[in-house]
Amino acid sequence: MSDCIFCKIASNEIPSTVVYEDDLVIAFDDLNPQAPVHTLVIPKAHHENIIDGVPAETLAAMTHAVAEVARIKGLDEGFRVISNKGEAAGQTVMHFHLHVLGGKPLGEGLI
Ligand code: IU
Repeated sequence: MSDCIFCKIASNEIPSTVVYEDDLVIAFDDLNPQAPVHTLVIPKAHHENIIDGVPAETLAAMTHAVAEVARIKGLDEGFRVISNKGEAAGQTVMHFHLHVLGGKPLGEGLI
């Protein structure tokens, strides 16, 4: 999508701090980190959210990318993965993304 900022990051039109990349996905550090490690994993193809027809192959690639982010960032103690769907859930960028958060104790709550 031409006006989507994450599409522009995926195509390197807008620079980002890339942590991991393959044919289907790219992972980059969040510009406004909420934890010592806060990396976003996105599909290169535009899907609005987690239930917007994301192919199984892409979902598998995103899970693999999460594992790579955890390995590269040394998140041996654990990490949290969050995906907001819709404005009511706090989604501000309408291109599907997984937040990978870690590097400090995150507590037991979901939010
Ligand atoms: P959300 O789940 O849609 O609220 O998450 C969007 C995230 O994208 C949020 O954490 C922003 O800090 C982050 N982000 C970014 O890393 N780079 C950008 O250019 C923009 C948003 I716009």
